[in-house]
Amino acid sequence: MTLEDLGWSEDLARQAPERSGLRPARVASVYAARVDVWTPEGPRLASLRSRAIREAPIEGGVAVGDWVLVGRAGSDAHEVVVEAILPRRTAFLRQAAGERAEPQAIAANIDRVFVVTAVDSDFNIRRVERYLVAIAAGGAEAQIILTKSDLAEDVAPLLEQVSALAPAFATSAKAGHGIDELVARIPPGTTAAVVGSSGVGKSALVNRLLGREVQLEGAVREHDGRGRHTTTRRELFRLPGAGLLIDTPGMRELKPWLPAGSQIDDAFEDVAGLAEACRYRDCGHSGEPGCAVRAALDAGELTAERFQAWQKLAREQVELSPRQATFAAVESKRHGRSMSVALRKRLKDKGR
Ligand SMILES: Nc1nc2c(ncn2[C@@H]2O[C@H](COP(=O)(O)OP(=O)(O)OP(=O)(O)O)[C@@H](O)[C@H]2O)c(=O)[nH]1
Ligand SMILES: [Zn+2]
Repeated sequence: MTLEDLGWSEDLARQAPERSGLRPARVASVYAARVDVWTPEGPRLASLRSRAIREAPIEGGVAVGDWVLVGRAGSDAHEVVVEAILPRRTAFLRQAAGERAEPQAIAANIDRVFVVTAVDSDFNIRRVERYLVAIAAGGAEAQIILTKSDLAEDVAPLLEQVSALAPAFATSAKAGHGIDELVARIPPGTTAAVVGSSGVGKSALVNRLLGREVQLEGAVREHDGRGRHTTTRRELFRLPGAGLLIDTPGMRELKPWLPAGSQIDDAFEDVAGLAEACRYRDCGHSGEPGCAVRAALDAGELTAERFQAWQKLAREQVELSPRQATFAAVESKRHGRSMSVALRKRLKDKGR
């Protein structure tokens, strides 16, 4: 396996700091205090240098798909240390569980993210929209997979509905439908991820792609120093003759995290475009004269559900923003401190 097989590119090579003795590797699984990485020499278990975490130019912690620079750890060739984490091209971020407004990175450096949703009673277009917001914010391209097509008499109506949001296609892991189409959408050298609620059939699809019956549960057990054991399933797969695929754990309720500079409107171009045509810049779309959004609603060109989904997501972001600002302040302080430590060290080294 070459670095290119793992998704390495000239762009990444240019961005990687020149540090002698360090080699690029890609994160395949994340545990409490360690990560599995892939290197051209094979998989390695890696510990994380705390300085690498402190100075990481990333949001939401190390994630599957991240590129890192590793060095040898002592005499054991199979143990490595992550010395630096490289900047990301793209990411899929959500709000971490809990009260604090914090991002959690689910996947990194992905070219394309597939929102997976089943055609059974679980189907919910509003949920798909939330995933699309997170994908657009993170800079990857979005597509939609309708799974379990064997359960529907006719997938065409649902397919038409989701196709309005992003390129979409139907699959059945059970019947083996749409699998070749999925592979064709993950060309060699690219990385894709599947995201969606628990039980929509992500793992079944991955198994199909790998041509096997059951996904092997991750066999790695790790001791994080506090007597707690964590078992994680493998999440990064290389598809024969195609690119790489990241399987993500099923999410209960997705709250997208928008990095600075991105906005919900990136995934709601239809509504945002209408809002721009309103007479008043600060139109509340609640009866103001010259409201293009109302006009579209009245004309049936925009559904009330989609309009409300846009409002709800926008409201969530407004509620989040003060807490997000607090988080940003803490972060910049943290970076400022680690930078001054680095600076002090440089000055000290110079003075020697
Ligand atoms: N009828 C039918 N059932 C399927 C299909 N794909 C998956 N299932 C079933 O749906 C259930 C969930 O499938 P998984 O692949 O484990 O779902 P997942 O999205 O990986 O779920 P998490 O691991 O919780 O994220 C299982 O009982 C599967 O047998 C399909 O194409 N057709
Ligand atoms: Zn308006």
